Amino acid sequence: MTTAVAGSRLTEIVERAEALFPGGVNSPVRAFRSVGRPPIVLERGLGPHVWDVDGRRYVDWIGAWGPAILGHAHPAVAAAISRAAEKGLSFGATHPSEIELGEVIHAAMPSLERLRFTSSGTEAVMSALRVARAATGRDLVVKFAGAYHGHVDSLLAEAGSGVATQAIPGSAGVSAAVAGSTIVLPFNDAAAVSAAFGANPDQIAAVVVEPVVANSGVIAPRAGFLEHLRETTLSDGALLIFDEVITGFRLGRGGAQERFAIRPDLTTLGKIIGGGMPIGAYGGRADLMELVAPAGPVYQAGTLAGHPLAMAAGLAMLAELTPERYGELEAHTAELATGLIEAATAAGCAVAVVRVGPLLTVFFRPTAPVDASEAADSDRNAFARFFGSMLDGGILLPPSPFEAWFPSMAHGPAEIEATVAAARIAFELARS
Ligand code: HOZ
Repeated sequence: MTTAVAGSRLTEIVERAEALFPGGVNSPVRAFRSVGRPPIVLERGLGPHVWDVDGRRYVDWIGAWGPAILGHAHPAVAAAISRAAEKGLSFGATHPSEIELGEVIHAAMPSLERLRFTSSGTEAVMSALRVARAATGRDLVVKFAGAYHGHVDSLLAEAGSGVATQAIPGSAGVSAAVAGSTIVLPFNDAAAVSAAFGANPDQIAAVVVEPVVANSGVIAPRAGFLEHLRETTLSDGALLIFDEVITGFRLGRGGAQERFAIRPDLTTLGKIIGGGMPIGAYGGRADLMELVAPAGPVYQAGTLAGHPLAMAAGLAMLAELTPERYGELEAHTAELATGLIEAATAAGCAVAVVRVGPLLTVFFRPTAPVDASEAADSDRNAFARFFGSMLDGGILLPPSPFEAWFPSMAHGPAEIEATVAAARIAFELARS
């Protein structure tokens, strides 16, 4: 059993954390509240595995929420960080590795004609919105229910990820004026997008979208939906912002924009590009990015932006991400999805296993959701039982029905087999 036990190191650490941090954690999803289990505390990872402070090993499908695409403690990434650290941690001045990583990203995602590094995806999205408002002279921003773009004030309405997990409609502390600048629409609803533009002509600065929703669980875009966003924004003079913090360098080197052949005006990135170190980036059309200070009047800055260790880790990670390895990752993820479907079917448990490339979610509902309201119409209790049983079986899943699983290139047949074997038992329990 993985339940916290009196006298274990885990229990002692959780108690100390609860005395220090709100909810005992530094990011809400880590509290495991929606799955009714004590949180786990991890201290080590290697390849596809992580170990908790009491020495239990798990097959890890959280993958640091994306950055561990090579598995944990990849030697090339760890060595690059050590080499960089020996030369000094941070200078508050330009470092050559910023240019190197920027060039690698530009080559993989040519729509980022110019870019800027930040320290998190939240900052990247916040800054991209500022550029969009400055460029268009408009205030309104369209987002989609169930999408999560970091904890940017104006984008927390009907957000996914931890906001959906906690079943709260938005966040307290966001002013009405800020919330009022956001129009929230259902994902995959082209008619709703047209109607919003029709009702607000020349007023919408941008549409910001996760091109594949990964924060309500995985929701695929309907054929033609992303194209509709591109056409509508273009004809209205609004900008299209792809939030590729999750899909960037996961759906392939070129992210969702390459996979769906759509060129957004601006893109936000994070996670994988920093190899597991804190990072974000935003970029896009040169004329837009030239609005950013000191080239232009849009102010945005960061003492730790372009941090040498994040740049070194990102460069080392991206160097490993070859098309062949993406092919293997996708094939393994497809095998995992097939195994999970077979296990659920054998247990008589009605689930939809949704996979887009190497991203996957098991929804406890019979059909794949097309939007956040359908995703929310999942059996949370069944998920909690499934999660607990998997954890007891040594398989660590994202502790929320509204998050994606993040397979890595270190996961292979053994980890897939172990996961499917545990799922056979867990689906039986989930059904009861
Ligand atoms: N937003 C992350 C991916 N959905 C989850 C991690 C977190 O919120 O801490």
